[in-house]
Amino acid sequence: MLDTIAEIMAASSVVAALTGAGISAESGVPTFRGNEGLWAKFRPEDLASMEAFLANPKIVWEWYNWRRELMAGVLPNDGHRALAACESMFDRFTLITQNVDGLHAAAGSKQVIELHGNIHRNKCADCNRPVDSALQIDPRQIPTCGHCGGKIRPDVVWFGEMLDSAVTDEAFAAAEEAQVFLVVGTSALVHPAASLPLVAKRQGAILVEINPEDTPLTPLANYHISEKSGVFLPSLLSRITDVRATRKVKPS
Ligand code: BJW
Ligand code: ZN
Repeated sequence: MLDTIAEIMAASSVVAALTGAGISAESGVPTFRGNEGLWAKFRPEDLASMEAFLANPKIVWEWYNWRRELMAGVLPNDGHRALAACESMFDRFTLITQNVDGLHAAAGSKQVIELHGNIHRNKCADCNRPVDSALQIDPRQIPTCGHCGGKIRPDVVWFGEMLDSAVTDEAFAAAEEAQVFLVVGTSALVHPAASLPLVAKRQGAILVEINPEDTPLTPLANYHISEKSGVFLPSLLSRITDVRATRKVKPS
């Protein structure tokens, strides 16, 4: 399957990728779902929603402080690096991530569409203005916005919240135009992100899913690679490079 996908991608100029928590798992960032996932220990609606923040901002901030500390100590892996290298391998390569950890940028990706925000930024919970405050927030004394007095919260997208429309427009446009759409390390359960591969497929893209587990997307994918992204993506890239090099020297 590696050879077939490499052949297809070597001949493609417009490629997009959607990543999820699985791509950062090999860096040591816990995923959300599954036995080892964050939601095995915490209920999503108790931590990742405005209702939770209004009801108990202290617990929500303790959780984000813990995750920020964890993420500050991790490094991008070969999967992130392979996707960063894709930027120079195709005429157009769009990287869309649901992750808030910033590891794609750390790996060298210059343009990343962050659908669910970035955990390393803060904003005002009331007026939404970005706020330049310390990353470790005292949960007993949450700082407030200088403009409206609202509580400071992490600049991420919680359940029930709208995603930034400019960001989603860009992501859906890339999905519509892609010849190949890679879906990497996501359970493909959370919308609207999970709709992107469906839109891409409907518009004619070849869907390639890289995930050791099956997801609701698996039956629709043209290729499902049951491997870790940090292992498969670098091999895929080197095979694409080989295919292109061979084509150049072959008589036409
Ligand atoms: C590996 C690996 C390795 C492991 N290599 N792979 C349509 C239908 C149904 C519901 C909805 C709908 N539209 C909207 C909704 C509601 C809701 C939703 O989708 N709910 C579903 C869960 C049912 N969506 C929303 O609320 C969104 N807002 C919205 O739509 O606004 C409009 C609206 C408003 C009000 C009402 C209705 C509509 C917002 C969603 C925000 C999600 N936020 C979170 C938290 C972000 C902040 C934070 O991090 O703290 O985003 S939730 C969490 O899930 C996080 C993730 O980005 C997201 C996706 O998770 P992901 O990345 O897929 O991780 P996992 O853990 O699920 O999967 C990891 C995968 O990796 C697994 O498959 C492993 O096998 C694999 N893996 N190791 C490759 N080495
Ligand atoms: Zn404010």
